[in-house]
Amino acid sequence: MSEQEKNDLYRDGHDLAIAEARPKLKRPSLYEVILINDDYTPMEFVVEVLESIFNMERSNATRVMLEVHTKGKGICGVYNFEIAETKVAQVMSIAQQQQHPLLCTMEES
Ligand code: TYC
Repeated sequence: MSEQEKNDLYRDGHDLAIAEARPKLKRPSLYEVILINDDYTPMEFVVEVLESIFNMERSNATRVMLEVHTKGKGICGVYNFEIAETKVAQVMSIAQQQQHPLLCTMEES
């Protein structure tokens, strides 16, 4: 056994050498929150959603909205699972309240 391996052990007082736990740590996955284009949701409403839920400035919100409008979908932000889930639920809730067919989903990034 190397000196390093010996240093990684401690004696429990009963002559048993116990290796220290070396838990495998994994960084939490990140999720892209994605807005989907449709033909009916007003552009102004989408911009307001991006400002209010994704904390974007109007200029950036307008750019993202137009990207979704022209390309079919676009990323609003990248978050851990719980935050992403909450943002999706908030978008779907406000869209439903105002009777717009806006869709929002999340994908592991
Ligand atoms: N395509 C919509 C329109 O022309 C605007 C729009 C943009 C809708 C982005 C949804 O996620 C969306 N009124």
